[in-house]
Amino acid sequence: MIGGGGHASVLADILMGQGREIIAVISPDSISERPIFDGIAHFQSDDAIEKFSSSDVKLVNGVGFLPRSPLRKKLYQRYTAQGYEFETIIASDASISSYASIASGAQVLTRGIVQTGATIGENTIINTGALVEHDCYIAAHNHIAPKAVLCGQVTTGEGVFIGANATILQNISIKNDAVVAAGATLTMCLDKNTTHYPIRSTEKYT
Ligand code: JB3
Repeated sequence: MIGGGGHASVLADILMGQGREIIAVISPDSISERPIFDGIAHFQSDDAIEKFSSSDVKLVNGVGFLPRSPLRKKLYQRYTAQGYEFETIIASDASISSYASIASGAQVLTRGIVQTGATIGENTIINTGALVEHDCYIAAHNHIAPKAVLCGQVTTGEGVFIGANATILQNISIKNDAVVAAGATLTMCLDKNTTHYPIRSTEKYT
């Protein structure tokens, strides 16, 4: 498990619930305040990963993704380039259509929903209770935060962050590294590297 914070603890809960064993946590910060990691070996330097051969272990990307933080993607690309494989994690109570496709290293958490025809890119997080409707194309290294709603045929580029409880209307395309803030409703396409904020009720929507 790379990372030992909030996101990693949620993933550990899912994996342990599925009877999987986590042999080590790699994080510079202490994990002692998180009982879920009790009894698991802890290494503070990423160099420790190379102690484990890529043919013997799978990695879990337990570092979350907040707007404009490159760390999660960087770690993923560094270790896949060294031949390591990242585990694809699907919570037992997530609802994934058998006509949807989930790429390697993607993570669909508790009560996440991915409908028919949808595609989820590698290393992307579909967080707790998020809904990805039919025929959406969600690229790699995205974070669809808790309870976000993506209506049908939404497409995203790489590195997109969609905040908690945001709503994206159907057929909207969101370009690379764009951010939709928590609680916002997006009704038109969003350019790369731009941020869309919720409309304050007093503001006139132009
Ligand atoms: O909003 C939700 C539901 N989850 C958030 C998630 C998506 O993103 C969560 O609330 C946090 O905002 C964030 O989760 P994350 O990344 O677990 O954040 P935090 O709890 O701050 O933990 C970061 C972990 O990454 C810590 O254990 C750090 O030690 C570790 N870390 C930081 N840099 C690193 C590195 N670990 C490794 N292996 N290498 C690093 O370079």
